[in-house]
Amino acid sequence: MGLHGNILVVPADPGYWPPAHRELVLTLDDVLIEDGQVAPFHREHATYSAMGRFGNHMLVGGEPEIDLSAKTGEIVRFYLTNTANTRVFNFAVRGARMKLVGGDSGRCEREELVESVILAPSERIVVDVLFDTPGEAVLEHRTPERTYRLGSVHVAAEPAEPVLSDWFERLRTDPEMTAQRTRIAPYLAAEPDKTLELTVEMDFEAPDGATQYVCPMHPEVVSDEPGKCPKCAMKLMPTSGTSAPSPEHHAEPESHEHPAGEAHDHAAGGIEWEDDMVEVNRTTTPANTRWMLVDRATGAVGHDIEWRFRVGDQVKIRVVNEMDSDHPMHHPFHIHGAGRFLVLSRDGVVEPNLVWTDTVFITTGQVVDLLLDVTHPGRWMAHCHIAEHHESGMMLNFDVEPADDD
Ligand SMILES: [Cu+2]
Repeated sequence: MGLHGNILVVPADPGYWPPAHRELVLTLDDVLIEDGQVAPFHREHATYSAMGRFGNHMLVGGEPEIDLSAKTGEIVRFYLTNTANTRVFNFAVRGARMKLVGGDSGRCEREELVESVILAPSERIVVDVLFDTPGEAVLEHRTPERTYRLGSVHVAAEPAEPVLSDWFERLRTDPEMTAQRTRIAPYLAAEPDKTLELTVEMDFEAPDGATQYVCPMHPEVVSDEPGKCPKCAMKLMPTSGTSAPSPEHHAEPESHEHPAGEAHDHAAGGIEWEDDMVEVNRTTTPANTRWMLVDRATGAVGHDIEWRFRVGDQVKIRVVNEMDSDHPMHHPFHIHGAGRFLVLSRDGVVEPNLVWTDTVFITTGQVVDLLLDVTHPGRWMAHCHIAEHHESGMMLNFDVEPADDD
């Protein structure tokens, strides 16, 4: 409902970030509007448990469309935070150049020029944008299927002072993260200390006389037997054979229409960019959709997991986003303030650009190894940051004891 804001922590070292003319803190969000109002939330339980609640209007800094202005040659540092329930953003600026400089908690190991940056819910990204061309630049959210316009930047011909464009071309390397890469090397091949599986069980109520099973995401997939969709591995849903769910796209009303029956893929690259099963998603609650974090060593689920760490521990956690689940999809996995972590690898590929983080975006079917640097005693929580997922079970608690001799 919008009750959130950013806190910007300024570095003590004035040279920590490269020089920029200006800094801008922006949230990326969406909101579901129905009949001219924010669509109601259920008082007793979450709805849209399956995929999370997608909005049908994009919001940047809380606004439907923002208008900014800049001078030619101006470098604006954007601090971006995804505050949506479930929507993943792929942020780009058409008509300008962009450089990735930081993530959740500080600098990236290497600055790099990028076309766009992907942010899952709760993730932060820091990019420097050079407005090198007078005219209009456009803030965009680009999915494989369509581009949303988020705002515009009027770039005046007047040159920005001082001239900083040489700095933009310089791609710096962070000595702290370079040292971290050396430090974490022995952990790459080590066995994980903990292995956590992300999965879900769904119970669809069969209507009287159910005779057919269909995929809520791919209505063309129809079977006489219970089973899984060959396209997305989702559990097929029983229907009476005459009331198959019709695909509806309220999450994308602005211009995009699919011709009836056209096969389309809203889940390119293991990311669910849109709600492709709105009618089914709306009816899913914690009662029929149980998202789970499973400790593979003990079989414990969610709040029954009992992890204990000590300040100073380096904990290698393997997170397996299980494909053999009733609705495989992506999850932004977040660990509360017990510490900070580095992503070691994804599907066995060593992370190419390290950054301290507290949330890792795990695409459908992906296996991510991370190394948690435990720094703070107390009782802490880890969870999927899709609001409806953690509300439907996707969370666990763990305890951190103070370091010896404290
Ligand atoms: Cu999730």
